[in-house]
Amino acid sequence: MTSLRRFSTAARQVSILGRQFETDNLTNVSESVLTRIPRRLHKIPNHPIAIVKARIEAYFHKTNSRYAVLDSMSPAVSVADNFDRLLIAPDHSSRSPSDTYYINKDTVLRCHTSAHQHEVLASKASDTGYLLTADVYRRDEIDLSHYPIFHQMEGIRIFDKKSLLSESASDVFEPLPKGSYKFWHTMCTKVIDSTGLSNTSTNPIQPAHSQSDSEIVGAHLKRSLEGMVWELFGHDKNLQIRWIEAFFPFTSPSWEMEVYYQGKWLEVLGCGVMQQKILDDTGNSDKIGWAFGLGLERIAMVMFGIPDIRLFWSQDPRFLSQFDSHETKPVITFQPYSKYPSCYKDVSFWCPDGFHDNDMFEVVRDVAGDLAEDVAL
Ligand code: FA5
Ligand code: MG
Repeated sequence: MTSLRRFSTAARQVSILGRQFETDNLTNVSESVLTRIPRRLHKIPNHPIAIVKARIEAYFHKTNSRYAVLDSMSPAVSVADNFDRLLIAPDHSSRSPSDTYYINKDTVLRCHTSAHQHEVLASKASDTGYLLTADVYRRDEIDLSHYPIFHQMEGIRIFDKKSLLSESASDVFEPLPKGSYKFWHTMCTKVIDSTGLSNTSTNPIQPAHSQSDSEIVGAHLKRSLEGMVWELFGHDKNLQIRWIEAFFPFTSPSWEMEVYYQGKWLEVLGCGVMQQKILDDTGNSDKIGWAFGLGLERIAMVMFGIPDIRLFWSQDPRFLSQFDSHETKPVITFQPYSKYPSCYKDVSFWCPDGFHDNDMFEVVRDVAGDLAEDVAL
């Protein structure tokens, strides 16, 4: 463990957005992560993360439901909010310092936007729902679609139990054209357990819910999210998405949505019917609801054809300026550019008899490889 800890033990405090935190032997926030906290890409005008955020908010505001918009919550949250209050088991692997950035034993950098569920629901910021966007932090692998800091949007919709049917039916959704794009539904399937004595399910309806209430909430959730991707991807008839069963301690039943992108299924969000205990614990026992958490980078990569998640952190105008026209141009396709600024080299030399231009070109190719874009006499 000690070798993984990159934070200097000499520093007794870390500062996060102006707040000081004591460190202890669990502290593992790295300097490179700390310096990125103030960037908050979702609040930079014309940044692709901010564009996706705004388009999703606009979509949800077109339905009849009301959603409060939150996007300035501090990334330093209590271990209780990040895990315990979401019913995440004490021995769950996500709590390990190898997965989560600890500021100290009681405080972490939120590893998902669900960390704010308790606070927001208890504050009664909205009695119908909210959309909350934030930077989140995980000690994850780094590759084209994973990065230790990324952005999530959490959506919550709560209904009065008494008027669930009428409330959920009053939402307006643009009709999805039948059969023009592919959806695979894997609904919660009933599985007979191996003893054959009782019915169990891999993705159960909660004992606190009737089957019909849970199904109404689940259907409203899926319909809302299908409409969202349909709108985000410009009614692209070739878009392929699928629902698969999932597990989250804070929802049941739960699903993940995947989008087919560059020959692979890419997971873009997790969602489900909220655990009733979370609503009960926050003074909302008269409510029933759904929740989703989506990765904004993943959506932006598919929407704009951005091939590498690291590009979102670029401060190169060749990246950012490509999104300036997003208000007038609904479909923007990212144009790749070189990672290296262009640089010209003039070379002059005496040549022996019989020297051909190609001999020189070959020397350049041997030395510079693909970095040399063009060699001209
Ligand atoms: C969660 O974080 C849950 N809190 C989501 C949720 C909320 C479920 C509410 C139910 C109810 P997950 O770890 O799967 O789940 O992350 C959600 C999404 O974040 C993923 O689908 C993916 O789009 C994105 N994501 C996850 N890890 C990374 C990463 N390292 N880099 C970029 N995006 C990521
Ligand atoms: Mg997941």
